[in-house]
Formats: sequence, structure tokens, C-alpha cells
Amino acid sequence: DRFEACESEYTFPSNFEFGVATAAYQIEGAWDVAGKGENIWDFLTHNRRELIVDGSNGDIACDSYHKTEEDVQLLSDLHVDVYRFSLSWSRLLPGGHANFTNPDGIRYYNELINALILKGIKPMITLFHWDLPQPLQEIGGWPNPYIADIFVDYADIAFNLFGDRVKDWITFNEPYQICAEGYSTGRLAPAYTQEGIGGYLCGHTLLLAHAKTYHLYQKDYKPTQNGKVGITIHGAWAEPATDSAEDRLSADTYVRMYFGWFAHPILSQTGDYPQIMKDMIRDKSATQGFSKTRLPEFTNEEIEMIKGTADFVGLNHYTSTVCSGSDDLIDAKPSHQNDRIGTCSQPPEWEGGASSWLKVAPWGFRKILNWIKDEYDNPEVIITENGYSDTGDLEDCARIRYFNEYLGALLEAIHEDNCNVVGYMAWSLMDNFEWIHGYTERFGLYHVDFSNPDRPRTAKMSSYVYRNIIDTRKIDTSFTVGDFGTC
Ligand code: GBH
Repeated sequence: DRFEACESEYTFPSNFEFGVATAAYQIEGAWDVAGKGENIWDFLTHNRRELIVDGSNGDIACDSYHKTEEDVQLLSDLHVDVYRFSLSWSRLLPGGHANFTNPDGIRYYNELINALILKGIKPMITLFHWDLPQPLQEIGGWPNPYIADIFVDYADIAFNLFGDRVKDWITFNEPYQICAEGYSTGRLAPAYTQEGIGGYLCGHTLLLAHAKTYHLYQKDYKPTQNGKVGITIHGAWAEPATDSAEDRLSADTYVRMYFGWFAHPILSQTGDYPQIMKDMIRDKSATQGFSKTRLPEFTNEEIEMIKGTADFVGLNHYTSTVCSGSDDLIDAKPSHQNDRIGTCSQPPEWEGGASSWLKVAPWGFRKILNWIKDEYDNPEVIITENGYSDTGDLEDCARIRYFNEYLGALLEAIHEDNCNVVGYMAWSLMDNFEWIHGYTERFGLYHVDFSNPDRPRTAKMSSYVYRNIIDTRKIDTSFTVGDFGTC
């Protein structure tokens, strides 16, 4: 029974932290005001409009740049403990490099952070949520190892400016998506399709940048600021189609080469990329005629340097998939997809949101949490995103059901399986610019009217349900909201 999880009598521990998440490019707007530099999403939406399904962009988005007070009030109304947002690198360092800092960027984030703290809301900052300064793209972007140290310089400035008040830091949001979708499938900026090559180079730089940033914080900031640094990794669960050894291997390899690509070097005892990933890519590269593996190799010092560099792991989880089949792609072209074993897809009968990839499978949430617990010795996990897309109805019953069911699965993972999950951020505070899907897919607890120049926000039914969960620390599937109908 798919509603089983909702009937859970378990409660969230009193120190469990609830929040909501956003990202700079998706909400801020003000893309070229007061000294902000151009980033790769400004560039992509302005120059390759055809790639965005509704031809839109984030020039104004939710106009959050001009609505600090209003947004903080929404957060306060939700009773959240934490607000996870990202810094726009180009707003702080217009050219990407640390040689020039934009005073207006400093002012803007100081005002936001101070307003949050005044309301008793903890700021949690993501340093990089996909909006690379365009000048850094023009020298190659993440596949260029040079960018790692430039990122560390940027992080240094952010810790220095805001670390007295901000104690929770995330280096990267979803390295897999940055690299595989940005440089291989081309579904995210810079929309390159260097299949089987660019993504791995990108991932290599990101892991080094992450680890160097972690060590910088330990050395120069931790003693005085005493915060935490982690990384957010997207993790879909992969279920084997049958119990056959073949299907189990296909599903297992999916999780290892997707989530594990970034988790294994940081969280495992041995460090480095997962063994299966190194083996698969080396063997495929050889049969494809490459002189050496397409997966870059770390030195032993680098492996040691990267190991253990997360005080917590951020998990973005939305959905699951089903995998089957063996490695029969011997002649296949180089690609991350072909480097895995078999194929994965979502059964057509699974209920879905407005996003084609987002199918409702709360049991998969519990399974990926258990996999992380078993694989990496039960690390501290914060759910940094989880949410559901529709087309924007205020009576968002499907979203309410999604949250109830996924939070029910989370409660079981905490209480029955002993998974060390300490916080949960819903995606998202409000409807926003959903990358190449523009404004056609809505994830917000608050509705935003993008046809109105003032971008008014309106509470959806789910915002009251989420607030009730935060207040009571329990899921109540019969909770109803005054002015709304019943679901
Ligand atoms: C998260 O990515 C992001 O962190 C967040 O910014 C985003 O708004 C949120 O999810 C909702 O999407 O249909 O081929 O275009 C989650 C991972 C990345 C998976 C984008 C789907 C697009 C696939 N998602 N990807 S496609």
C-alpha cells in the first residue's frame, strides 16, 4: 500500500532541522545590475534561447534581489529553521577571479544573511549552484584544472566575508549534473556534448576544488568560525528490474557511477573513484581505441587529500529508476551512459510530476539512505533538496501527497534503520526558473506570478502542510487548511 508510510506515528527529533532551498540564478534576477558580471546561464539563455523550452531566462526570475525583506518574511511564516540559498559568484566577483570584489554583491548578501538571523533562521550557503562566471567558461570551464584554484579563491572570500554568521557551507550543488549534464548530455549550461570526455574532466576538477576548499576552511576558518563544510550530491535510487545477478549488477553500477562518482572519493575508506567506474571506463576506452582511460587519474596524494573532506553529505533526492541488462554495448560510442552496465528507465505506470524525470517512489528514498549508511559508515546526511513539480495550482494536492510520503519514508529510515539524517530542505521556497524547462515546471511552496512585473508570491496549500509538519514534527495526512478544499 503506497500510503503506508503516511500513517507513520514516528516523529522528527526535536533537534532535526527543517528548511527550504533555492538557488541564485533561479530566483534573484537583477542579472546585470550594480556591477554583476555575466555567468554561463545569462549567456546560454541570451544566446541559445532555443534550448530553453519557453524561451525564457532568469533576467528577472522571482526578482529576489529586490525582495529580501519579503522573502525572509515568507520563510518566517513557514517556521523553517534553515534557509539554503546559493551565492551568485558573478555578483561577488564579476570576472570570476578574486582580483576584484563587487561591493554591491557584498551588500546584498550581508543584508540577506542579517535579515535571516534577525528572524532566527540559520543561513546555509551553497557556493556553487551552476552559475559559473562566463569569463571562466571562456577558458574552458570545469574541465580546465586551473579553475579549481580560482574556485578556492572565491570560497576564501565568501568564508572571510560571511563566515562570522554563516556556519553551514556547501561547496557544490550536484557535481554529477554540473559535469554530466553540462559537458556530456548538454542539458544544462554550458550545454556542451563532449560525451564520455568533458564530464569526467569536469568531475576531476570539481573534486579537487571541493577538497582544497574543505582544507582551506579547516586551516584558516574552522578555529575561529567553527562551522561545517559539506557537498551536495544528487542521488536517485536504482532498483534492479528482477532479482537476477545481471539486473542487480546493472542497478548497483548505476548508483556507484552516479552518486558514487563523487561520494566515493570523499566518503569511502579507500578514497578515489569507485573501482567499478575505473574498470568500466578503462576497458571501454581500450576497446574504443583510446591510448589510455578517459577517466582522469588521481595521484596518491590527491586521493588522500580528497578523502574525508565532508562534515556532512548533502543529498538531493527526488526519484528512482529501474535497471536491467548486461554490458552488451561493446561497440558503443564513448558516453557516461555507455560506460555503465545495462539500461535504466522509469516504468510508464509510475505517477509523475510535471517534470518528465520526476516519478513518485518514496520507497526509493529509504533505500538510497540505507545504501549510503551501509556504504560509507553512516555519515551525517542533510537532505538538501526534495520536492515535486506541477504546473502551479494553489491547491497542490499531489505535492502534499509527495511530501507526506517522502517524509514518511525518511522517518522510517531514521527510526527503523538508524540512518543519520539530521535535516531536510524542501525544494523549493517558491516557483522559480527551472533551468532549460524555464517557468513551465513549478516546484514552489509559494506560487509566483511571472506575468506580473511585481512577481507577487502566494501561499500554496502545501506551504501550510509543511509548516504543520515543522510545528508538530509529525505527518498528518488528514491536515486541512482553512480556505482551501480538501485533497
Ligand atoms: C535539482 O536537480 C537542482 O539542484 C535544482 O536546481 C532544480 O531546480 C531541481 O532539482 C528540480 O529540477 O529533463 O533531461 O532536462 C535535480 C536533478 C537536474 C534532474 C536536471 C533532471 C534535467 C533532465 N535534475 N535534470 S532533463
